[in-house]
Amino acid sequence: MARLVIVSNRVPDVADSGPRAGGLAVGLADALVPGSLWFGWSGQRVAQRSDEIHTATEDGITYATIDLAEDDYRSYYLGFSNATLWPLFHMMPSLVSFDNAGYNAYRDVNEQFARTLATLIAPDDLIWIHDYQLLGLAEALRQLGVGNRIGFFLHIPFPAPALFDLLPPAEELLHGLLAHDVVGFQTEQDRGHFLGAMYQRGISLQGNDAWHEGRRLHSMVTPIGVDVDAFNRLAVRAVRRVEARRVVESLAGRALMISADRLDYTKGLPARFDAYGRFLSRFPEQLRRISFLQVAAPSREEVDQYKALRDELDYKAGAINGEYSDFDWVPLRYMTRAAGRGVLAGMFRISRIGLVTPLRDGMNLVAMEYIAAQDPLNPGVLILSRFAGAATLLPEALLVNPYDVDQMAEAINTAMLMTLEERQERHVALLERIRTHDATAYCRSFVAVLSQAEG
Ligand code: GDG
Repeated sequence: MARLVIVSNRVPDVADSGPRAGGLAVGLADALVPGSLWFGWSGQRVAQRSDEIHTATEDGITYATIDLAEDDYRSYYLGFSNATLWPLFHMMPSLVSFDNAGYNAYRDVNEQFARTLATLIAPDDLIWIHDYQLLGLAEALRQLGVGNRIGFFLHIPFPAPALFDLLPPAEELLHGLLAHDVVGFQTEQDRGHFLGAMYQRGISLQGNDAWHEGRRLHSMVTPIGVDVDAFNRLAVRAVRRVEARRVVESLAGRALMISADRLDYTKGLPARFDAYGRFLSRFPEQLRRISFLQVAAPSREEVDQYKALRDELDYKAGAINGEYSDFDWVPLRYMTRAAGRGVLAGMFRISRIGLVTPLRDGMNLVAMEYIAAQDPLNPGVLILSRFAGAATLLPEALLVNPYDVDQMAEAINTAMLMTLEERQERHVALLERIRTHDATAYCRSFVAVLSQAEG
């Protein structure tokens, strides 16, 4: 069997056992069988660009990393990747900032990845590149003569063609993608947008394949998923622990509603806080019956928009608690640090409502983890944004428009009033769906298609 080489911007630090917030590391765990290689950035910043490769091995998997130059970290990572592509691909053009220096650094770092990775590759390796930071890597590898089969998976949405067009290097990036054999997307909508952008640029299409200079690029939809049983076990163990018992005690019989996200503007936290405030004002009979816990793991704190988001949320959280708190009741608990994965799983299990309302999201693993963590005899209700990729797979959740504060407030009320029977019915259906679309199915289907590619 060919060796699998995973490439992503960031490679998890094998020496760090602390909480990890981020979907990629979680979803890929299954693809990494002993013998595989995972290549990417170490997370370290150095003064000068350096091609030195560090390697570490754990459980038979080799992790090979390079450091990023401080300037590249600013221009490639914080700049073009996270201040240009991230907001644009999430279809929030007003948050996009662009400059040529950022894009040049992006190309340079993609070339640096190619140069260093090329020294580690054997002829039969299957190369699987992940996400928006590395749109130019395959093309750079081809220029170095790498003829291996190369696949790419986009974890975030692909924007509507008219929005993609706003990007000054749109044409170049799209052409870069043609260097792959297979590109994978989370949803049909993402693939449709991608094929639409190709079509507008005169690339010839045949079904789901694009043809260019005699090469075929196959596109597929393969949604990422979670390891359902592993997450469930984590949740079952966690509720027996003292932290969970303390939370249950502190609730004094009230229903817990939980949200957990990276602190990111795509996750829709301000409107979610507004919806909770609206719920408390429109349904006063529910006052004191609910406690909302928002866990917000800090993320990309050096990007300006993220700082502004934090200030906005501090203000909104203070306003809700100021208005509604009582001597023995705090309506909102808002934590801006990452929780341990086990603790989070336990909180999901003891909560009555999981509130997942991103404005736009490639998939959203929290929604799936919430389902996986539930007790089937007394399951909680998932409220989910229509604009998360996960909504295409989970129609039995209460689907909401994350811009519609009143609709979200009503959904919270519906979830509070839902009978045990209805909660169980919805849960059975949702559990079945996350089992069909789990992490194993995701990895296997992508790797199977990539292995069949003509190369
Ligand atoms: C990208 C796409 C796509 C969250 N807070 C804490 C914590 N988390 C964990 C969750 C989950 C992961 O981080 C987040 O994954 P998501 O999928 O929800 O979101 P992104 O990080 O934006 O991921 C997304 C994903 O890639 C995979 O393709 O689904 O659409 O944006 O596992 O549980 N983990 C811990 N503490 C926290 O406070 N330990």
